[in-house]
Amino acid sequence: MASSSDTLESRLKEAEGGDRRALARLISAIERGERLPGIPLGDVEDASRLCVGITGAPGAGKSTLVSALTEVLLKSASSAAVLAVDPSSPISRGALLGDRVRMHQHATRPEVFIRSMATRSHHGGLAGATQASRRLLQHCAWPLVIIETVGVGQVELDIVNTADIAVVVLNPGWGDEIQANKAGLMEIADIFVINKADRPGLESTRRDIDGVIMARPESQRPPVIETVATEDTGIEELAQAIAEVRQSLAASGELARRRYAQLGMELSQQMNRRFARELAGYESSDAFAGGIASLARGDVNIETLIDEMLPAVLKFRSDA
Ligand SMILES: Nc1nc2c(ncn2[C@@H]2O[C@H](COP(=O)(O)OP(=O)(O)O)[C@@H](O)[C@H]2O)c(=O)[nH]1
Ligand SMILES: [Mg+2]
Repeated sequence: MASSSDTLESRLKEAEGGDRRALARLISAIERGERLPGIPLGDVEDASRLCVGITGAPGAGKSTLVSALTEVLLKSASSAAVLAVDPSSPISRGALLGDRVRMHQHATRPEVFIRSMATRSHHGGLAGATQASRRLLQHCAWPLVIIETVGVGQVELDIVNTADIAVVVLNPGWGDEIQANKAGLMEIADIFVINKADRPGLESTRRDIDGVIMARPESQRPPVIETVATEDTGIEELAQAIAEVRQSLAASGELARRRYAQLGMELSQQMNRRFARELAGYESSDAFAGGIASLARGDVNIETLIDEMLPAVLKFRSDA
């Protein structure tokens, strides 16, 4: 569909010029798995852009925290974009709506861009769509991107890995969760936040976190910040911790290494997505039907057939 790609091309120009509607539509196109015009990948060393991932269980206070943090970051940053990803509530829009309401104070401000990622029907993966959206935002002059995601499974871990810095949000009284080290969250944290520090159980949660991180060399122990997001308590400290972690990641070369890894993941996901599209086209070909028939006759085993078909699938241009 040439017209669609022309539209995307002109949308990209508009988005580059600061048109938020065009930007929002491009993110929708990413979600639909459309083939976007080339967006420059960006220098892995570029210190002017930053993506912070905020993750934790549902109800931990991530949205409240993101809202408060955005406010503080905007004291030194000229703009901030927020991508809210919540795959744990694919049907009920309640959570996302709640987030929107909570972030409403930002919604009409020109220096803030907020977007909930649709969590269904992603061709090529939610993490890939989030990453592509993040890259689009940064390309369109939103250098600071905050991604909120629920830390429950591999997809969510992948999403967090599209960020430069991972902030893991816990709550007082969560000793068991920490012990169980749910989904590897404890390993990926660059910063721990104990939000709802106004609730009982703070000390023991801190001890539990310390128990996990003390096993690491001192230079690799993430800071632990206590916050009460609803009262803006500890948010300045969190912003400060983010700035320090960013500096040390950049100085050690780890930031560039992570961005290399992000590019690798993006390449792999895009390739997957492209392949799925080519395959979908090939499935309606005579050759595919012929393959099924020879399988049915027992003329060929499935692995051999796949070896034979693969080059044809890759040559088959479903969107040509
Ligand atoms: N007591 C207390 N409640 C909080 C705090 N932060 C958030 N909440 C409340 O916790 C609930 C869930 O917050 P939300 O930001 O939606 O959590 P999310 O699901 O992680 O995004 C809301 O009712 C918030 O008002 C906090 O620091 N202390
Ligand atoms: Mg939320």
